Amino acid sequence: QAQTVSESIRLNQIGFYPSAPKKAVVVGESGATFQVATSDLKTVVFTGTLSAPQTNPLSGKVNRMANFSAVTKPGTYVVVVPGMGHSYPFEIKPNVHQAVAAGSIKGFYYQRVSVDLPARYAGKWSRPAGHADSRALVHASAASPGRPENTVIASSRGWYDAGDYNRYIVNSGITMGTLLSLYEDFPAYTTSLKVDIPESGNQLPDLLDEALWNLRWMLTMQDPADGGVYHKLTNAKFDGMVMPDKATKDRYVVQKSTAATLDFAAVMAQASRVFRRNSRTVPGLADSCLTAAVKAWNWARQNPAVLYEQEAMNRQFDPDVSTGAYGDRDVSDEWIWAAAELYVTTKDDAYYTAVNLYPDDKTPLPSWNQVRTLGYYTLARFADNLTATGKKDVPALKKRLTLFADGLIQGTDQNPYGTVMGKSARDYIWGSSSVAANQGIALIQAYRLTNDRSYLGHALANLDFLLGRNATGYSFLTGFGDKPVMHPHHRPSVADGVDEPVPGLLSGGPNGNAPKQDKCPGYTATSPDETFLDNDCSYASNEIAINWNAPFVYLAAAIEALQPE
Ligand code: 9MR
Repeated sequence: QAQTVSESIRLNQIGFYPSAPKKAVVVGESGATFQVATSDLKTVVFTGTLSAPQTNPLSGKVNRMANFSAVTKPGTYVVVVPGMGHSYPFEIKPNVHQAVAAGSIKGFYYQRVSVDLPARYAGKWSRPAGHADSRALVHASAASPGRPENTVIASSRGWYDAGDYNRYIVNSGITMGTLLSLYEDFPAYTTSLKVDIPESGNQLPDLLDEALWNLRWMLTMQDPADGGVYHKLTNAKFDGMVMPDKATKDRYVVQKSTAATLDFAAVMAQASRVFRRNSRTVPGLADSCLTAAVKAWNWARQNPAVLYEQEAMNRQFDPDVSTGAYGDRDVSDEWIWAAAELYVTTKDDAYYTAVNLYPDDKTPLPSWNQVRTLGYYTLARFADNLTATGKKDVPALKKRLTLFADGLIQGTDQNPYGTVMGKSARDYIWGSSSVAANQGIALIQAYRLTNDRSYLGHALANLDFLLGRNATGYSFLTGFGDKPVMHPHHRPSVADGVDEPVPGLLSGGPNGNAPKQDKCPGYTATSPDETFLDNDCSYASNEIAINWNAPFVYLAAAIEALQPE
């Protein structure tokens, strides 16, 4: 019997809950039975039959499934396929994902702008502060009577968006919405979750302390004169692969946009609710957030579709800006999200009726350019506290969200990985890991509405996907698992001289178009589910980003919160 690790046995490299489903995928046709053994391989605790071979429609490869849900005793084990080898060791225990939940929140700490990360909190990834951003310049595209071109404004704090050092309101929007929703959906669990950040000793949950770092930055991005919100705070061009404190080029706030302003309004309205509940620790903050939200909304009413079109902007204004655009061409969903959050916070029907909240039957999976469903989640969360105007739509809303989840689950049996993620090749886009995580959130929302635990099983399967049960064999969360990504496109991880990347960051994941997009040499895969390169030049498959980390945090924490053990 082979005593070596086989990369063909794919499973959640962290582990499993005692009473939850447990599956490993075995790539290839050989083998008929499998075992679960203690990690020293001395004791076989379970023998099972591999499922019939199933062809992966994306790659044409054949997989078999090893189902070992019957193993419930806590311990450290491996899956053994005789003649093939064994899996990486994994644990069966209660709270098995607590460390990844806390670790992925800590990932945000490592992205903090304008502050030293001391060794006490950052360990070997300790680094000096980057980007004080106390003297950002108003770009010509953002000039206004009160703030002419090159006016200096302070715009400190926040999180670096991704592997680059810029900050984008649109992407901060969905990120904050996701993290604040985690708090609203699971207040007790998130309050108990300890992350070890400098603010951990205060009265706020660590999750909210971390979110506050970015909220304070977002507040600086609103022009106090008119309520409009700058699209981003950015260099003109991307930096080289240097540490943040070595990246000292001029920084600009650029053109106000409707997408940024509405995302900001939504976040501030939600933050107002969240910090109202914690107002003894942060007095006044809830009111400031609500004031900012209303001002932003009013700007958007005057400017209902000011798009951010970077090329057009560059034709008109200098210097040219070539960093991430987050250039959403349709802001109807941003209107829905902002209206929903403002309505729920204020209970003022005027927000509810200002926008057609249910223009069609669609429930789009949330992403940075499609935030409609975040508004639906919020309306469902507060279904019992709405005014009559909103309440009348609640039955249809609940039906919509459960039908959406049912649609996600449909056909999962035909996916040889047994996950909602990857049922369709279309899931493998830039940032596909966030597709998996957001599908998981949608399933958890359906569970919250129905108490049907089968939704949770599918959400958990997508977490298994992200932590190793996928066609690449990687755990996509840095620092977690036996085969985690090691070379993400992330400037500090490249430049800091530490072998291991900064931990707790979610890689973008397989992306069928990545070879064309980043032209990083070395792609060999011929199917989208395998098109992934653990190389720092692969920014289209292996960058990290806050809007991917946030749904991972949500998924891992929600699953922890909902385990019976
Ligand atoms: O996540 C974004 C993805 O949906 C887009 O296809 C891609 C190209 O426009 O940009 C991604 O966002 C990047 C942003 O523009 C700049 N910071 C890094 C982000 C993640 O790659």
